[in-house]
Amino acid sequence: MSMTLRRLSRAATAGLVAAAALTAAAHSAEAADTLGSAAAGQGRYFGTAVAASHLGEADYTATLDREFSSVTPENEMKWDATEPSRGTFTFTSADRIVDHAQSQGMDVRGHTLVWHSQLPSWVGSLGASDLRTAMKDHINGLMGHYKGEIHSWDVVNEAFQDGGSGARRSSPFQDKLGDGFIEEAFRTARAADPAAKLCYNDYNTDGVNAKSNAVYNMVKDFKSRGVPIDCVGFQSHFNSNSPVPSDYRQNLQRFADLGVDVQITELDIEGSGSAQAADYTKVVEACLAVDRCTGMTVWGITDKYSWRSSGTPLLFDGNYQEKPAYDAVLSALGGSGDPGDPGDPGDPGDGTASCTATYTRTADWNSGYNGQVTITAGDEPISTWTVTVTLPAQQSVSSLWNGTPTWNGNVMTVKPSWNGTLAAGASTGFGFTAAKNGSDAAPTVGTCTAS
Ligand code: 9MR
Repeated sequence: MSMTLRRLSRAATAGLVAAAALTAAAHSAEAADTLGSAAAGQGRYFGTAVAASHLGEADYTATLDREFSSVTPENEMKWDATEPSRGTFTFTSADRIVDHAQSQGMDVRGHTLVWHSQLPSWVGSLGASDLRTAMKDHINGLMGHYKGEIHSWDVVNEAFQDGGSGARRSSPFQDKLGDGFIEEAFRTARAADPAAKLCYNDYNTDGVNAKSNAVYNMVKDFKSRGVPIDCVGFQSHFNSNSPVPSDYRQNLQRFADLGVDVQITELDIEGSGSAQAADYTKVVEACLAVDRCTGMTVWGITDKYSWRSSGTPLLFDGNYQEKPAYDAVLSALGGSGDPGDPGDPGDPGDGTASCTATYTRTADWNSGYNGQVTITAGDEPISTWTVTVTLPAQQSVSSLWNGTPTWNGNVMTVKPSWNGTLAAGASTGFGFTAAKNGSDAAPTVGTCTAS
C-alpha cells in the first residue's frame, strides 16, 4: 500500500514541476547572472551534487536555489543508501533532494545504479544467477520509484580499470556475470523508465587515453548492436596530478560523434585564484564547443563540504562567497555578474572582502612537523586577514614565520606580521614548526576573515 501511495504522491508532485520550471525560465530571461540561467542561455543545464543533510542550512540552500538548474544526490541514491538489505528500499534522503529540486524547478540526475563501491556486502555474497536478479531488481526498484522524474541516470559507474590495460574493473558484477552485465543493466534500465537518458559514467576518461578508448569501444559496440545508451558522463575530477587534458574537447567530441550525449558529471578542480579560474574556463569552453555536451555538474556547492575540501576545488568558498572560478565560469557561459547586485554577494565591486585558508604539512619527522597555511583573497582585494588554527592538545608550536600569533589555550589566531594586503584571488601564507608530543594529528584551520 505504501508503495502505491508514494508513487501517486511522487507523480502528483511531478505535475507541479512544469509550473515551477516555467517560473524559473521567466526569471532567467531577465538577466543571466546565475550559473543556471547563463547555462540555459547556451541550451545547457548547470548542476551540482547535493547532500540531503545540508538542506537545512540556509546559506547552502539559498546558494543552491539561486545558482543551479540541476541536482545530483551525492550519496543518497547509491545502493548502500537505497537497498541496504535485499528487497528493502529506503528513499527518505533521496526523496528529500528530489522533492526540493522539483519545488525549485530543477532537473535531477540519478547517481548511480550499478557500481562496485558503496555496495552493501550482501550483494557481493550472492551467486551469479541470484546476483543477476538482484541487479535487475535494484534497477527496477530505483527507476520505478522515480519514474518520469530523472533526466539522466548513471546506469553503470566506473566499470573500467585505471591505467593502460583498458580492462574491466573487478567487481561482483564483472567477476560473476562477465562483460555482459553492463549491457544487461542498460537493457533493464530502458524498460524501467523509457523517459530517462541512460548514461555510462567514469573518471580518468576525460582525455584520449587507454581507459577512455576502452569506454569508447564499448559505446561504439552498444550503438552498433542497438543496446540502449544515450549518454556518457565524464566525471572531471581534476588537480595538479590529473590536470584538465589538452584534448578534453576532442575526447568529448569523439564520443558525441558516436551518437550519444556527453555530460560533465562531477566537475571539481583543486586549486585557487586565477589558475583555478582558468582551468574551469577550459572545461566550460570545451562543453560549449561540443553540440551534444548537454550540461555540467559540479561535485558540490561549497569548498567546506567537498569530498576533498582541503583542495578547495569548488566555485564557492566555505562562506559561500563566489570565488574567481565562479566568475570565470559565469563569464564563459556568457553570463554577467552585476557588480553590487545584492543577489550576487561575491561579485567584484560589491565590496565584500573575503579569504579562504588551507593547510598542508610540508615537512614531517618523528617528534615534529612543519605546517603551512595558505591564505587566498576572494574576488575583492583585501587589506588584512585573520585565521584561527586549533592544534591537537598535546602539540606545541616552537616557531612561526610570516605571521603573528596570539594564543588562547591550543588555539592560535594568526594575523599578518606586517602588510596584509592581497589583490583579488592572490595568495600568501604563514608557516610554523610544531612538536608532536605524542600526537601526530593534523591541526584544524578555522574560518578566514578579511577586511
Ligand atoms: O562525494 C562522494 C563522497 O561523499 C563519498 O564518501 C564517496 C564514497 O565513495 O563518493 C563520493 O562521490 C564519488 C562519486 O559517487 C563517484 N565518482 C567519484 C566521486 C568522488 O569520490
